[in-house]
Amino acid sequence: MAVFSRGFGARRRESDARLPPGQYITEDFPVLSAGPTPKIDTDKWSFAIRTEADMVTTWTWDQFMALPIEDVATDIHCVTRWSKLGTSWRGVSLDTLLDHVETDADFTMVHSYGGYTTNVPMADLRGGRAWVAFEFEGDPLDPEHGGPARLLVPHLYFWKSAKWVRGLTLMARDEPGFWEQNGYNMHGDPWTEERYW
Ligand SMILES: Nc1nc2c(c(=O)[nH]1)N[C@H]1C(S)=C(S)[C@@H](COP(=O)(O)O)O[C@H]1N2
Ligand SMILES: [Mo]
Repeated sequence: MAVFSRGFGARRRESDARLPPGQYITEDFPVLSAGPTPKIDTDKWSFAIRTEADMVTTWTWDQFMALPIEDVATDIHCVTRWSKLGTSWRGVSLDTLLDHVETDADFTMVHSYGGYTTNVPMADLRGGRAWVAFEFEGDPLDPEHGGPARLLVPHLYFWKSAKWVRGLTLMARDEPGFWEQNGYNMHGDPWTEERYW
């Protein structure tokens, strides 16, 4: 049996409770890119989901903007140990996008303009926990932060949130993406410190 009393625990700052182990809070928004920032015009942009059966569903920017758009308030956590609390975004939920495809796949590879890839299990993209985001703090997403659109999977380390996202490949078996091939974790839960293999 556990006994709780209103002592130091209750006075503990809320921000501490929101900070995963081994992380510190930063107020600025560091830029972390493995290569140069690609320049993508929204009239050339598209987003595609390819299923394990090689069926492809594609959205242009205008088609994408006609989908239901959600406001997202969330904390983000980078494996390099910075966390940023209370960020706000707008985007389209992966639930909405995946509603348009027929699949039994359990894994996905996320693809970016510029060649970056990262693998994310399907379960982590569903259930109102992942978005393709195009606004940050009320403004169009900066190119250096992934504009015109990036994946946002805030319950996983931020390397899973692929900038300049251009689509997903749905896969029956898990495969490592760019950082995962270099030793980063296949899942990346910050609360259990799934940093590396
Ligand atoms: N396309 C692409 N997406 C990427 C990266 C990258 O190098 N290229 N870096 C990842 C890493 S390691 C982190 S921590 C976050 C950083 O996002 P930010 O630059 O907006 O802070 O983007 C992730 N998404
Ligand atoms: Mo990162």
